[in-house]
Amino acid sequence: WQYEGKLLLLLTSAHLLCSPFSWCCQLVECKLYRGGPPATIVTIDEESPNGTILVENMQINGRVQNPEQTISLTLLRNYDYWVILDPVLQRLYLNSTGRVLDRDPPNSITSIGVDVQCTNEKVGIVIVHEVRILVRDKNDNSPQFQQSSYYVAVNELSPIGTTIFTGFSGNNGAIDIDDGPNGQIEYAIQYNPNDPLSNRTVRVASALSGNIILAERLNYEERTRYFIIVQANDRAPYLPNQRTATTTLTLDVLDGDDLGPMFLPCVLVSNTRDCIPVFYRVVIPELTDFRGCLGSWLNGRISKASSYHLSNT
Ligand SMILES: [Ca+2]
Ligand SMILES: [Ca+2]
Ligand SMILES: [Ca+2]
Ligand SMILES: [Ca+2]
Repeated sequence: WQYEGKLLLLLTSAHLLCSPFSWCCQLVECKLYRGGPPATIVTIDEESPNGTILVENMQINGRVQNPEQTISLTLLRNYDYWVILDPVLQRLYLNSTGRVLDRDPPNSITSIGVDVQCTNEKVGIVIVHEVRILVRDKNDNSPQFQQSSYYVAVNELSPIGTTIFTGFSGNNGAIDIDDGPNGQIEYAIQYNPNDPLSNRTVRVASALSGNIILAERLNYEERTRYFIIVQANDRAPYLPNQRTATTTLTLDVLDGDDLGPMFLPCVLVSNTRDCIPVFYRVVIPELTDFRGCLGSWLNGRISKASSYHLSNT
């Protein structure tokens, strides 16, 4: 390395001093005067505007203009013409006239590769400099639910903690086409102003799966339907950049056999399943004729007028 270092020093200092026609000058032309890796690697945001500078200066030794032109620069491997080269400034620009550099599907442009070919006009030697432009994802897409609404029916006897909904699994929930965290989905239950109790009735068991469990007991005799708003948000690292979508999960309560037989009509005690029976009163006159129908059933046990309450027992 000592040898190479000295040679480089010699060449570099030679370049500063030499005339374009000298031998030493012809050796350094077209080479990079910067250190670091041989390829030029830069990163830009997707959907950057047309004309965005990709590489400020290629840092290639030489001069492309007369007088004293020593090199010429051309762009190779420039598929789809995403890049424009300004040889004088050795600058690369994005060319996205009439289109968008979209990193997301269906275009999915994640990188652009071009070569800057430098021809040493004095000795005819050609050096190719590779340029790699990495396209960085922006969070420019919101999650999208695959259905406009979702539905589930749950028996009122299901205990708290029962998983009642797994309908977001297998790509049936929300999908976000961005890359990495920008495209990862988390689910949450939102407060529904039109159905204020709905968000208390259930909760999300796991934000990533969106599986929903029962948080409160259902009561068919009290309420048969809930409208639950489910939110999907992506996981963009910077919170204000996060994007969301919502859908409605309709929960129908199915009747379970949770009541004993009862006399009807009866009056339900508010917020319970208890039923106050309606009292029937029957007045039985003093019985003297034991040959009658009722009389034979009572079989002589009642001899005086009385009243009886009939209840569900
Ligand atoms: Ca995009
Ligand atoms: Ca997104
Ligand atoms: Ca994106
Ligand atoms: Ca019931």
